[in-house]
Amino acid sequence: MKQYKPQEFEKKWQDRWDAENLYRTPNPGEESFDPKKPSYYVLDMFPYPSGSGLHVGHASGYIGTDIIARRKRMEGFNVLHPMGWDAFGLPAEQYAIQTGQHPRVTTERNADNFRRQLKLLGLSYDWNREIDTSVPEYYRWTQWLYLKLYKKGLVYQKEVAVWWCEDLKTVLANEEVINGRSERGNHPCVRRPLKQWVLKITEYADRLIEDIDLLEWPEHVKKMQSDWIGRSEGAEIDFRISGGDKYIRVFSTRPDTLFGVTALVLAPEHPWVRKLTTADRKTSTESYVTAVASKSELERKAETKEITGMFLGSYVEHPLLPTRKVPIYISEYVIADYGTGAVMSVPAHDERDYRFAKAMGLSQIEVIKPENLMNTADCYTGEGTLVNSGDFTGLSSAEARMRIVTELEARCLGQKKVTYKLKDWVFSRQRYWGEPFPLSFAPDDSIVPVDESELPILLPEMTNFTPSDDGSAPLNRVPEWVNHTLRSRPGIPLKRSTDTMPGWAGSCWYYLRFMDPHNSGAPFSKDAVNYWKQVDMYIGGTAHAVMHLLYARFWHKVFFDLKLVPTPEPFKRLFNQGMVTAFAFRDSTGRLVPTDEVEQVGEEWRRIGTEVKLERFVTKMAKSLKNVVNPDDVIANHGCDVLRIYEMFMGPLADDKPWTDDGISGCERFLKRVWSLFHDDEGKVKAQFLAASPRSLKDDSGQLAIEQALHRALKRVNDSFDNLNFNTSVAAMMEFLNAAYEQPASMTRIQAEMFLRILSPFCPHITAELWAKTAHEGYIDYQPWPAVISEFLQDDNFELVITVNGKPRRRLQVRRGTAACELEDLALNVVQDLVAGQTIIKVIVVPDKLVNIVAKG
Ligand code: ANZ
Repeated sequence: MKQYKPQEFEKKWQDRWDAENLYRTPNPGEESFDPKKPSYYVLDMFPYPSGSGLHVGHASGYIGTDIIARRKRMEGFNVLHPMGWDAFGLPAEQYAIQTGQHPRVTTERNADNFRRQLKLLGLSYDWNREIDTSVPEYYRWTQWLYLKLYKKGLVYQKEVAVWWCEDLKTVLANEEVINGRSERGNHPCVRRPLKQWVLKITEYADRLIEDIDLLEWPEHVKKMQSDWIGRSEGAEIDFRISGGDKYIRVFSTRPDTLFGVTALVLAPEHPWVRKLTTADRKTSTESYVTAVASKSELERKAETKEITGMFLGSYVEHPLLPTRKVPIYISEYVIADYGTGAVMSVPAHDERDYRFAKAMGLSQIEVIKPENLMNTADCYTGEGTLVNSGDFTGLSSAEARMRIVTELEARCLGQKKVTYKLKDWVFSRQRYWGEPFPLSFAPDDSIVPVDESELPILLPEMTNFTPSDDGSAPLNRVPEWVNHTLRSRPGIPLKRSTDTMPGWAGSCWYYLRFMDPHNSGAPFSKDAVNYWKQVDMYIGGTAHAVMHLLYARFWHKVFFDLKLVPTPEPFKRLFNQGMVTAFAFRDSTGRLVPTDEVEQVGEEWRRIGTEVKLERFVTKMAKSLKNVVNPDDVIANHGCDVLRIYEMFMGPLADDKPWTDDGISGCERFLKRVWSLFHDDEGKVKAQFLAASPRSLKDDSGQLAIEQALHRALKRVNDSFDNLNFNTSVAAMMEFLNAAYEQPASMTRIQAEMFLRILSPFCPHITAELWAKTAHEGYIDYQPWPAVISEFLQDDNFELVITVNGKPRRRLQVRRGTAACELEDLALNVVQDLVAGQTIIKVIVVPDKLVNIVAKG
């Protein structure tokens, strides 16, 4: 083959890898397992197999992990690099509701398409380990692990005000609702109480914060995790309701400001609101409460808008100054399910309290002075020295915090308290396409855990998946499934829980199942988990920075406590790939125009064949934006290796970067040149790459230059693995190729081998083909990764110092090894102006160092 035609060999290699199970990873105990090899586990966040398939943006992360996996294999690691499907989820169910098509059918079809696409990308997954979270062989173990959580006391039932979406007929998690509308589909949502299964993630809150230190994760993700958990140290303080013996409890992080309290503010949903509202204020209070109920938490917390509130007409007593009456208000800024749902308002030292007091015309009392005693602003939120605070005046904030809490404790009016923003995790959905709960209800409504031996609890077959109008799950309509008995409780009529687990359940432990995917007696064996331990490198988009990672960490910690896993954390190193963005087009009305209906006319963009001018903008790839680039098309046109390096060449893996079709040609040219380097004009592999040519490097400066270029490239490729900026790897290999082309006849077989090895993780097809064509046995995939030899890294150039009569006058970058006569000519040339009119008496050349010119005149 004269020219580079990837279509002629890429498929052949992919089929061969498949047929020969080239990337199969043995587990301990298997025959092909080599105990001397260290383990390395590199994992992609496994996809939900959506109907629209993969676009080049998804592919970039998968290519990145594949490059890592391939290099690690060559470095002698036993590499676990699996793929599977996060297959339960809402879209398949929505589709089923619309079309009557069973989610199982669409999910399988979509997974088939994903698998086909991933194989086209030449990814070296061990497909023997493929998993699907929606099959009974998998979800029986999700149920089994859930029972472990239940038995550990981490599961309870609670009536929760949940987001209900009428259009989707389902409950949504807080995170799935944005500004009171569903994230998916943008439908309106309302709050509605419903009995739910809840997981006690808050019991692990402290450890989930502390162990963040063990992680090699991007700092911003660590911060997002810790902010999400939101640990606050403070105190709970009780305020006695005037004229009674009941108390209202507040949570404050600043008990040192207690003497500055000028109002007590309740969340409008606070259970005391009705009782504390005086008769004359009932109507206005009620309408205020209703108005706030329709607002999302985000709106209520918005910092830019004016805070509203309402005085209830009642008072509490200040706990340390019983004569001071403090008015009770309600306001939107106090959130019902944080702390105690009540706040002591200190306008002089808290921004929101300040804005609230301004809006309500409340007074403020300054109780903290900054250290420098300068005039303070209206609201000073820092630490300082107490003023206007009775016996505590003069103390520092820190000291006062302790002393005031001690005083309150002595009077039984308060105590230290740690609060978290993190709430227990509502873990049930009123949907069909999820894992059934392994929990049943006895006739007296008590919970009966299903015995492990009776797992899995299979989803019953159904044809209509619409939830009932009362919000109960579709499973409620299958009485023969709901009503059952258990072998462990013979004769007792039981009812199943008809909710299913949320989409997160399967992804909480899938990385463990990959370690031992076919185990039918346990979710994973001890041997497997003790060998693979944890994920060494986990790559996925930033979308999962909080929830999936937090939930999986929580389950993993429970498993760790149960001695099911040997490590306290599941994912040692995390890396977020950036987004591949793309151009999209819109007309003057803002309507999107599919990219294939757009043409460029001069500097303008127009709808093909019309005068309609379009605006071009950069945005993420999305089906709705009609700017999705399908890897299948790119591969059909340019080949898989070209796509792989182009995706890496676009920029560091972590960065967002725009896709342009023009950029591909540079990468294609590179691989064409690689191909030509190995072939003569007749399309035959050059003889120099077929026979070992034991020439010494010293004898051939061209060969030495190539060797140096190779090691320089290798060094840069190695370095690029630290931060996954594989763009520099590709650039380094391109530079190498330029160097090789300077004296192509000098390149030896051994050098060709080294180059192919370095290129192979990036472009596994062309390198497999050239490896075979240059008469090599076996697969390049398991050849050792080359080592950098530092002596070849020396810079090719040196700084030539040119002196005139002993004084340094000029400096030049010159290639090492330049002949003495050439150096002399160079030097004389650049000092012409300095020696004009003088006689050159002598020129002394010290090779690779300096030229001294002795002149007289
Ligand atoms: C009085 C005070 C004075 C406060 C001061 C702060 C500064 P984080 O750090 O977020 O935990 N708070 C308590 N419960 C609340 C609720 N349900 N909704 C809205 N705000 C609430 O903040 C805790 C602080 O937020 C608490 O400390 C309380 O205001 C307020 F100079 O109490 B502070």
